[in-house]
Amino acid sequence: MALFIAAALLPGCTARPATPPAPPGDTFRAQLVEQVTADGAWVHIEALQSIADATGGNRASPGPGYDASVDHVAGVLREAGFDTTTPVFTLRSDDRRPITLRNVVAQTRTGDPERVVVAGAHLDSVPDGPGINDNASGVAALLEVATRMGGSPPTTNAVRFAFWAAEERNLDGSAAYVESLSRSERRAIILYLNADMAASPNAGYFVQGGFGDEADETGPEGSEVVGRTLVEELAATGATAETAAFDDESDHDAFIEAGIPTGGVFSGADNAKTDAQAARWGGRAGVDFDPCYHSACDRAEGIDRRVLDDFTDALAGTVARFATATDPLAH
Ligand code: DTR
Ligand code: ZN
Ligand code: ZN
Repeated sequence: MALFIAAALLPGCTARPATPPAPPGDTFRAQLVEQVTADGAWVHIEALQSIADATGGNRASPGPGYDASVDHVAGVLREAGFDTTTPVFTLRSDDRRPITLRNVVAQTRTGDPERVVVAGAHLDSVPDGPGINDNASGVAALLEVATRMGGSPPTTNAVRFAFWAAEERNLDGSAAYVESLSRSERRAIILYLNADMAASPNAGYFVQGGFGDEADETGPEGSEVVGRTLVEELAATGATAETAAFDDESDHDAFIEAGIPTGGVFSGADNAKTDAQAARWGGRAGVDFDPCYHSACDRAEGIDRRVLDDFTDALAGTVARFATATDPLAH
C-alpha cells in the first residue's frame, strides 16, 4: 500500500499539493501497466529509425527528419483520440532568418483540465545521428502509454503528452512552451514527468525528483512525490533505481524554473558504469551507459528492449497513479 503524502505548499503562491498517487493496486494503474509492452513501444522506435534513414541519417530540428517525426507522432496521437496540436515557436538563434519549429502537444478529452499531468520527451536528435536511444526511446515509451490509455480515459485529471523540439539546441522547445503558458495554465499543471533516454545499451536506472541537497537539485516542493513514485514503479518491474539530482540538462528544466513539481527518468549517457552499478543492474563496468551517445551508431539495433519495457511500465504506472489521484486541489 502506497503512503499518501500530505499536500505541500509552494512559497509565494496558493497551495499546490504534492498529489498523492493512487495505491499500486488501483485498477486503472494495474490495467495500464499490463497493457503497455516493449513491442508496442518498438513500433515507434522502428518508425523513427526509418524516418532518420530516409532523411539523411538524423532527426535534428530544424530539418526534414524532425518534421517527419512531428508528423508521425501527431498522427499517432490523433488516431488514438487525443486533442492534438503542434504549437509553433521561433528558435532563439543568432541567424538573421527566424526559424520556426513545432512541438507536439496532445491532451486527453477527459479528466479535469484544471488538474493536468504533463509527461514529455524530446523528439529531436543531434545532427550526428538518428537519436534512437536519445530520445526516440523516451518518445516511444510515452507514445505506448498514450495509445494504450487512449484519448478519453476514465481519469480524474487530464493527461497531456508533450514532444519537444530543439532539446539538443538549448532546450528551446520546452522553454518556449512553458513561456507561452499563462499563469493560470501553469498553475493547472500538477506535475511534469520527463523521459530523456530510456533504453541505453549498457543501461542504468536513474530517477530525478526530490533528490539532492540544494533546491536546484531536488526541484520544487512536490517533486519528491514524483521521484518516489517513479522509484516505486521501477521497483515493481524488478529494477532498483538510483536517485539523482536534477541538472539543467533536459526539458525538466523549464518546468522546475516555473515552480512545477517535476520528476524524470534517465538510462545513462556518456559516463562509465561503475562496478557497483554493474553488480546492481548487470551490464559492463567501465563502459559508458551509451557508447553511441550523440553518434551515428545511436540506432534501433542498440536499444535494450528489456530496459525499454521496464521504463515503459514505470512511466505507465506513474502517469496512471497521478492521473487518478483525487485529493482536493486548493488554488
Ligand atoms: N540532455 C540529454 C542527456 C542528459 C544528460 N544528463 C541528463 C540527465 C537527465 C536526462 C538527460 C540527461 C541529451 O539529450 O543529450
Ligand atoms: Zn542528446
Ligand atoms: Zn536527450
